[in-house]
Amino acid sequence: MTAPAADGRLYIDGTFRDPVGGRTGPVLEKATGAPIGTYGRADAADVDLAVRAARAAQPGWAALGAPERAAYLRRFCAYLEQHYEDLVRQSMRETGGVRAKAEDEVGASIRQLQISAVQATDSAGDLLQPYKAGKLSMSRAVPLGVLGLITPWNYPMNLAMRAVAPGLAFGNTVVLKPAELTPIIGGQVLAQAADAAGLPPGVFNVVTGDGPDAGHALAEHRGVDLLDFTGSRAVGVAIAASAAADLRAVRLELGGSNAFVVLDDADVDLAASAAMVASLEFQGQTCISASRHIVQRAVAERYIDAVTRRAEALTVGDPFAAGTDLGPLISEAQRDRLHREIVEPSVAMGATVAAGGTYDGLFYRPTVLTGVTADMPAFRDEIFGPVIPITVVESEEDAIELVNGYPMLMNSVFSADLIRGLGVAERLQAGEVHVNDAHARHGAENQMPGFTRRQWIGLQRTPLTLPDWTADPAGRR
Ligand code: TXE
Repeated sequence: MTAPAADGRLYIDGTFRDPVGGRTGPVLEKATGAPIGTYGRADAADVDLAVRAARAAQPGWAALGAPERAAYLRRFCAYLEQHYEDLVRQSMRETGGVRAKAEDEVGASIRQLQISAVQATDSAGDLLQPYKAGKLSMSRAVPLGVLGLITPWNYPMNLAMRAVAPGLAFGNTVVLKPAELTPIIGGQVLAQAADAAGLPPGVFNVVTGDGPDAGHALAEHRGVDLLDFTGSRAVGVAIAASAAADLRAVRLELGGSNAFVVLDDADVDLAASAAMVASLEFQGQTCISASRHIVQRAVAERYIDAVTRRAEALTVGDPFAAGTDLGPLISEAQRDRLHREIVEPSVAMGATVAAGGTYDGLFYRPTVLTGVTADMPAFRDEIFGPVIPITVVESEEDAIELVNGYPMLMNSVFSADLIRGLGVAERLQAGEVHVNDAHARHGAENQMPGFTRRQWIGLQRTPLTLPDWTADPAGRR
């Protein structure tokens, strides 16, 4: 790729420029620790410039016809397609994911742009049933204005694109603050793509930087119409509290403790294989990763054995090496949180390590914990690492009761009886439940038109009857 991608410059108002304060930081390859670039450390002054540029550009961008906006998105997409192989490798280096994960990430970003380009021209509004005689009602999609995006490091490119693409498609402008651990694949290359696509200045801005500086400044900026945050619960709660104080709009996607339920009639081998994907794909660092496995006693021994054998056979290493199943964790902080705050305390409380439980640098062995009970961190907290905590229950009813009551995004249920699986799924309190499937394999693209508000328009066709006092005094009796 050409120069700007890794040189520490921000992208504001159509220009690559150094941060006002001149501060930069290194970008590291996760498997080797080698420096692979620089990111600019934006502060409040840079964020303010970016938001102002986005505000200034928004009316003109919204005034363009949808087909013109869609054409820009297709050019943005063409850049990603042209540089596909470079981007996949960049993602592998920066996130530590294996090739399949990086291909998912870049592929989903490309599909997202394609979908949003079509939706831009597709969902302009509706003609509605009249609610009053003689009236014609319609709605049209109106952009929200300036979107502020704060994104995480696990799927940096497509978690940005799922908001950037529909946001731009519907006439919003964007300020993106990618995670400091993955600023190139999550931000700088997108700036390059936008620049190559010729997006008008200010329509798409990238302010790389650290959470407490650039992130905080964007989250607090009054010029942002919707702040979209994906990340930790702690930061999400702080952003929501501050936004609530002056009624700013925020959209949050945080973590949860997703459950993987294995009922006593389940195909144990299928469930154990699915468990590898659900809990270990990308080292378990996905918001929809299965975080606790709840298994009925009748199949528990076979399930633990099947999961343990699979986990022990996995190869952990450099994502670029042939045969690697799991790469490194994203950072020492994440490794320490996993080991010291989840695995060690759970073992101290009585859990047993059936596989793994050790690490070398950022390379954490796939770990199976058995005898996990509801009071342990391995059950309660979001794992966000390659650990499978297993809790045994007697009945289906016990399983349902134990799953519910925690924040969750997505659950799985395994049963040979689909009707039974469906019945359990209906009773689990998660936004999404899969029966006999690992976790979402439906594609990560955002197919919701999103990022608009509805504007209602009423056209009165028949004469309007109004009270007398509203009439012209000259005409009153
Ligand atoms: O997240 P942070 P971290 C969960 C997961 C993980 C934990 C910690 O459980 O173990 O979060 O990850 C920006 N104001 N998820 O520490 O810090 C930051 O720069 C404004 C789940 O990496 O929340 C980055 O861009 N912004 C999640 C983004 O927030 C701030 C994916 C996320 O970083 C900020 C990632 C502040 N004060 C972690 N502080 C998912 N749902 O997939 C940080 N940021």
